Amino acid sequence: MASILVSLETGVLSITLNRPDKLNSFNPEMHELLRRALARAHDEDAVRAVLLTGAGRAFCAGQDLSERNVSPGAAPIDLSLSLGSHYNPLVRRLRELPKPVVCAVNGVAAGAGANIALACDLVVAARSASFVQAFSKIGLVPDSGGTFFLPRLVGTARAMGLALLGEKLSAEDAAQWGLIWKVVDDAQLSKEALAISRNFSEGPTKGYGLIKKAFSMSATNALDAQLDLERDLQRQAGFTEDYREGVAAFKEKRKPAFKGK
Ligand code: LHQ
Repeated sequence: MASILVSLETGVLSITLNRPDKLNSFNPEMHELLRRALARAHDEDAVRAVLLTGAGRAFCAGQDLSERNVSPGAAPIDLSLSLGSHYNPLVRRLRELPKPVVCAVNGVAAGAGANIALACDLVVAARSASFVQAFSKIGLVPDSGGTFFLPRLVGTARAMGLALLGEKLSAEDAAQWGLIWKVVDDAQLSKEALAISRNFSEGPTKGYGLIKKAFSMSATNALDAQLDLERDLQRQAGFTEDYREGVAAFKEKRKPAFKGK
């Protein structure tokens, strides 16, 4: 059984983490297949949005803790190798992909699984889902961008509480705190996430990519630099076919037919 499932339909590349018996926790094969799927999303013009979700009752439980011999008597393991070769490139790939990535959190998202979800552009969660910064429970530090995304999304006080306590945060609280876009009834999750993804796949892809870039840079830019960046990105957006189509459609009071160009 492949550890991820990938399918392309009407411009949406759906990627499903598929190790349900291990709560879709990451092993090297899953990392490799996900790397290839995101490379495809990057390279193929036919892909105009990505939808990431999990099979079974969990979204993702982070690193597969049964993969390594970690026990009091065993030799220490250098975890930086795994972050450097797998998790950090994954987060960078999601952030740098110039197309929208929707994450449908279908169940518990723990450890790196929670932070991979937060690295996506728009997170919709099932009402029964939850988010757990499980790292502190096993003596680790939030990784996969957690220490970057969490304080920016919910403020330092809540980020610290989540990281230090490692308790489950319900999807409803996550939405109320501003950690995610929204929560929907479990039965509605796939439909809702697919509708959002389809909407993106029919949208001005280049503009979306530039929006991602603008927000990504705003995390570290001062206002002056960000204003300059907006000017430069808007120049690029204004040169797209989709901008011309968007304005024409507005004037003609019709639905725009964006081509992602
Ligand atoms: C699992 C896992 C799991 C294997 C549940 N692995 N089997 C990066 C760099 C390198 C190394 C270290 O890590 C990292 C990043 C990280 O992600 S570190 C954090 C790793 N993840 C965790 O610490 C989460 C561990 N899991 C949990 O806290 C709970 O299982 C959650 C909150 C996810 C779900 O709780 P429950 O719904 O109560 O389910 P459960 O605990 O009963 O788990 C069900 C089964 O899944 C169980 O197996 P079993 O054979 O007893 O049915 C678990 O052992 C297994 N499982 N997570 N990460």
